[in-house]
Amino acid sequence: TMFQPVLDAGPPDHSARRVSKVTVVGVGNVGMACAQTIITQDLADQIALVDISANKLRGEMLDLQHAAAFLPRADIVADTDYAITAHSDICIVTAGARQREGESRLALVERNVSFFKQIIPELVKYSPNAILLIISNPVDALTFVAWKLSGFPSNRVIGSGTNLDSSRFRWLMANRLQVNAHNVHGYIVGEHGDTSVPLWSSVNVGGVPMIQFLQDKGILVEKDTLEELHRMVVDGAYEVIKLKGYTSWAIGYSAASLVKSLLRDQRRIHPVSVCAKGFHGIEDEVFLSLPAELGRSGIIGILNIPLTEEETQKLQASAKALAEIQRKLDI
Ligand code: 6V0
Repeated sequence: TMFQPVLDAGPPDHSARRVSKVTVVGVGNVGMACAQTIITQDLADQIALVDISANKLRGEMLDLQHAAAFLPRADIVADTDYAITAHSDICIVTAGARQREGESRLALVERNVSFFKQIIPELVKYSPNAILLIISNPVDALTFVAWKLSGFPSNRVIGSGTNLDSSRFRWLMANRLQVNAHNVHGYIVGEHGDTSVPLWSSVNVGGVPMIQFLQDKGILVEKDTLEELHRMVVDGAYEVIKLKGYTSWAIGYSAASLVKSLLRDQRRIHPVSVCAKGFHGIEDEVFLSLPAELGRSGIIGILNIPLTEEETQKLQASAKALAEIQRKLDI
């Protein structure tokens, strides 16, 4: 053999080290953007890819493996059989139909629920202690579905939610102010998409509360301008889908950022889809995005962010719309 063990060490035990393992279900545009972002950022030792298309799976696996000389080392495995996902720390679900041009996320829901009935029990069977990270749309309803189907505690079932919307929002603001998006803090909460709620009252730039700052300077903050900015966030996904057919890079980076916070116990706060019952007067067991602290155990806690009366009302309306959809689901 090429290598010999030293003295009395015996053959190398490759299983000795605790490996971190991430499964990605669905190797379409989004699944592959997630997988490749996770690999380039060296976030997992093992990546398991699952899909219903065996050829596509093998093609994607080989294509990634061929980059081994340029990437951090990671075992990449792929199969239609969920046995390869065993002992995953995080299972990301991106499988399913995607929005067609002009189709609302909510119109997708029934189609994707039937896929989840096949996928979630398999993931649970092989990785009963995993954290589920749901990306398939409509993400809030499907995170609820995954929670119900898995029987997992709600701290281990997370939807990517408005983590992406909030990045779009921060980028738009940063672009206007010609500042780094990392220095623009602000959350979009509620439903991922159409009824999402921008929390203007807590937007700050480099720690300076923005609305207060503008008002103190006597600069009129037009409601229309704020609504226009939020509209651009909501329309952002539709615009990209119209232009290139799907969205992939931003959601891939959004997912990798969540994986990093979870696996590495980063305790960062992300707006993600969580069971919102009991927060901001929400009474339903509804999943929507709120700023949550993420660590190795999943959701550690929800940030008690102060909302204005108007923001609370909008969030509750978002919750009502989502609860209505959840009620109609056959699970
Ligand atoms: P895609 O490119 O069509 O890929 C979907 C993949 O899922 C395909 O490879 C299918 O073969 C596979 N698939 C279908 N059914 C199953 C099944 N039962 N089990 C395993 N695999 C299956 O779609 P794309 O990757 O563009 O989008 C995937 C999902 O992500 C869609 O629901 C999108 O709407 C959603 N997105 C969610 C975002 C978010 O922010 N939450 C952002 C972008 C897209």
